[in-house]
Amino acid sequence: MRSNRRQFLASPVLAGLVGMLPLTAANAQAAANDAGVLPPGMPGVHYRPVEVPDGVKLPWHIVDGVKVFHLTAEEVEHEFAPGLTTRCWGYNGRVHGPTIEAVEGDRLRLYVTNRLDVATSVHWHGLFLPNGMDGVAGLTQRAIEPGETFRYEFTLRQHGTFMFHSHHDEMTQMALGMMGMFVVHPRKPDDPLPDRDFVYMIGEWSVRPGMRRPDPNEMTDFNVLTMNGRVFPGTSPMVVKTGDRVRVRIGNLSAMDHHPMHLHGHAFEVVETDGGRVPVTARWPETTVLVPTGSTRTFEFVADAPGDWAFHCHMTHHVMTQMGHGMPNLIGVDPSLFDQKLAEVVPEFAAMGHTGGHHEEDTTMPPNSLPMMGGTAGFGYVTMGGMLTVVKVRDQLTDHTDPGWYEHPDGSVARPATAAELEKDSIRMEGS
Ligand SMILES: [Cu+2]
Repeated sequence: MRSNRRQFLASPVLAGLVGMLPLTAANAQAAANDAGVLPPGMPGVHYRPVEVPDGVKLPWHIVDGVKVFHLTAEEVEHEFAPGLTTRCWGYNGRVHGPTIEAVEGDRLRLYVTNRLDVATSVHWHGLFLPNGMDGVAGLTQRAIEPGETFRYEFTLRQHGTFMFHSHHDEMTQMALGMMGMFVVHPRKPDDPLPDRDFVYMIGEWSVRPGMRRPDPNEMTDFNVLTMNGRVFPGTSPMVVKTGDRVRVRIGNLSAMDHHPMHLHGHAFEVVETDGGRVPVTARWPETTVLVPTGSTRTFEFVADAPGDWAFHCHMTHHVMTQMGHGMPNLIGVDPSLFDQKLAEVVPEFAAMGHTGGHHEEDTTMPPNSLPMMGGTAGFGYVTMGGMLTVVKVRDQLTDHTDPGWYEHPDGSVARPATAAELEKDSIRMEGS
């Protein structure tokens, strides 16, 4: 982590700009406080922009060599997937907030306007910056009162994948959605650029079925698990070409949970955390990476296998939506018309029917709620929802729009075995 910063500060370009000062903490701080340490990094020149599935990036403009951004904290009407919309708190009309994208050496000025009815602040998670820009209300600044606009300014002295979030009444404000991703590209990449570069903020919410406001008091029973604020089947796929080198950046600011994110059909290597780049010699292959809350993990893989590959949290309750943990276990019971009657008075019952997790169109679903399990794909119902998306790898692509479900080569899909096959391979069926 520190080596990156030292390497950067020791770079000939920067050394020239700061007058060949010896590298000390004080000089580093002075360099960081100088406006326009390096010319603003430009997309297509200094970096290849990231992609944010189901999200947006925060616009900026340049004033006197400084990149100027404007975040507005406000109440947001947010749809997790068709059928579930809630009142959240976010930034610039979004949950989660727009992704900030900039370049190492950029000078940034970030205005934060508070349109909430309560005070707030913004912390720039993982970034090296002057202490007074750190955004911890009460500790490094006073809170931003309703109606006020605060000004943060600092120079980016590192590169990597970071985050921003409220640092005032965090339990409430983060539970309601006040967070976003912050990507800083290197001036000179250490590694070959990937062909595709995706960014995800993963998160967890408590939304009781039928309710329209997430519950910030929840400590254990989260029932809406999101990727960029969406749950499957509301998540857009990552659409990539066979042979692409794909980078996926994941930030986790869940209240209480770490998420083991698992990719099917491929292996990847973690190339950086929010603490910095992982040296090539320290990387190892994985298919699942645990993303602890309050951290980021970035991995890369070569998409060498065409198909529709699931990418999801491996905690089974995190690929469910609005499960009713408090309900009696009715699996195997046939309550006949009891479902309908009970659901009328106990909306949460609809989240756990008598066949297990709910997954069909069901008249007992309360309004403004999602079934416990997923949605329809090429072969029928996917019994996962929540923290799930799909990597669609295709040999031929004209653009990056959703190409639909994969058309498998003949003979390459699992299917019912024939009697002749069972006989030939000596598979004996019990009772036959
Ligand atoms: Cu999880």
